[in-house]
Amino acid sequence: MSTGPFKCKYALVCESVPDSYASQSLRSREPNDPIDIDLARRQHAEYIKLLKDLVENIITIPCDENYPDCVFVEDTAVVLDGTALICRPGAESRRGEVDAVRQKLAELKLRIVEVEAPGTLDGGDVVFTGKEIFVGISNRTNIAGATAVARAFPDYQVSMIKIKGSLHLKSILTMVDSETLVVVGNEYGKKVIENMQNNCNYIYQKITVPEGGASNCLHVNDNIIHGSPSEIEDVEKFFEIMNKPTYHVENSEFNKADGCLTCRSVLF
Ligand code: CIR
Repeated sequence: MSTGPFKCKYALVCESVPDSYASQSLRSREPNDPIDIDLARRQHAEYIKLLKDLVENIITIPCDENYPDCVFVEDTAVVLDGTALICRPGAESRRGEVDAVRQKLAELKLRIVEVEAPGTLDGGDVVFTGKEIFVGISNRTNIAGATAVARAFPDYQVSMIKIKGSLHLKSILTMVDSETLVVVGNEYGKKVIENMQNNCNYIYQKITVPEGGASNCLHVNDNIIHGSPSEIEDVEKFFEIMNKPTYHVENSEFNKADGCLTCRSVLF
């Protein structure tokens, strides 16, 4: 099977958001804006509802109070071409999240491989373009983690990109089809693009967006899910050129804990 992120049969999500998310999730900014847990749950339910319309099978993992960040499943696994690479998240408090995900993916008879210590890998640092893979070397993902990606997916060239100024590579850049990437237009985005151009085998079209979350989109079976116009000014206009059905979902309560749109699902 060769699905990649663009043609997916499955979306793995966490069934809901634990109470502990509001008080114990990891947050890089001073938490002076409290998380509204009911709103977070409504936003996540809307997200799942939209994925249900676009993807054949939704797989849910249980919501676990012991893991306040468990809604951010993207960081727990990278699934491609029948192989599931189980991550070893950079944040220790998140390491145990992978168990529930591994179990679900094993039930689907995927080939399971693991990131071994001292490697650390957050799935949010892995961008598959359809042709090659980029791995962000970040505060969460180290070189051993990126090397595990290269071993797990030997059919693709894997390039490492040092990132700064954002939690993950995917907070800076995502793909909206196999030819086109969307990147934030600040100094960190420019550095990433420069680095990619030095490493990549292909030339990608580029949509540059202002800071504020628009660079993190989901490309789901030829549909684009981007941030909400209520949170990102004029967000729709950036994607008009793509000529694809577009949808938006609210993300305010996840943004408060550095969560982007992609981080609440694993698509494969
Ligand atoms: C964390 O710091 O790990 C979570 N609060 C946010 C993770 C977001 N993950 C992602 O964008 N892939």
